[in-house]
Amino acid sequence: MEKKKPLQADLEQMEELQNITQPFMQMLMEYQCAMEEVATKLKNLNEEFALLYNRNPFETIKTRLKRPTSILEKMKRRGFAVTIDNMRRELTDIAGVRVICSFQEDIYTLADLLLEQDDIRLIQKKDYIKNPKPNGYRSLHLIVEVPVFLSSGKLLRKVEIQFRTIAMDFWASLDHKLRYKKDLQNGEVIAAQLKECADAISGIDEKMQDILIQIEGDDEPKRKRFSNLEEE
Ligand code: 0O2
Repeated sequence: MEKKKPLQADLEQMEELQNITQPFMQMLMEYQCAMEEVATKLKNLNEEFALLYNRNPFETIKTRLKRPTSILEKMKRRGFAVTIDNMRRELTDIAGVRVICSFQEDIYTLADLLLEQDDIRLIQKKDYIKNPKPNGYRSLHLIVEVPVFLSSGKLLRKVEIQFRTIAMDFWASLDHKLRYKKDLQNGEVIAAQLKECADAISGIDEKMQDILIQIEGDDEPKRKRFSNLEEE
């Protein structure tokens, strides 16, 4: 007997998706393409930046497609009927890209350069670095729409991009454990400790940025030139 791929086996177990398995897989494929498109654009900027400044603006880039169970859970939690149209319209995080930078300033440089590209449309921007969440969470979130070219023509699909520093990412992964841990007796104490760490991390990120400027000099004119390369 032919062995089923894990995603297909997963889908077939979910009653709500049984009638729309094929369109659902088509939808995931479209988001996968959109996500790869955004990741490629960011990787290209990373290559160019490395050539100009001899350092990489990001250390790591990760992509993830939301799991079918998480898609279903979110649709139900928000009270939407489980249809492909509703998923496309209501969910902005089916495709996710996470970019981990060493320095805060690189986050903004990369985000600006990406948004300057004429095939990228900004749908939403949440700056949790300038306006951290009460628990201390810091990251820059963008939701962008990007074209995907398939045999049927051009489609526009949304991708959520999270930019954060290495230190913010370290913090967020521990905080993530807390978010999903139920029945913790000392949850409030842990949350307060995490908040303290988030503030300390923010101070360290700023100090590291200052030190970099002292070492390399404030090369703002150079950066401006980088973002205006086409006009030069
Ligand atoms: P998971 O498990 O990481 O996927 P949305 O649900 O995205 O439509 P929301 O919550 O207003 O609406 O969006 P926001 O604030 O942009 O957050 C989206 C994602 O950012 C979350 O996805 C997390 O990945 C991350 N995030 C936001 N706040 C926190 C936080 O306080 N701590 C940590 N560790 N991550 C955070 P999910 O789907 O909620 O979670």
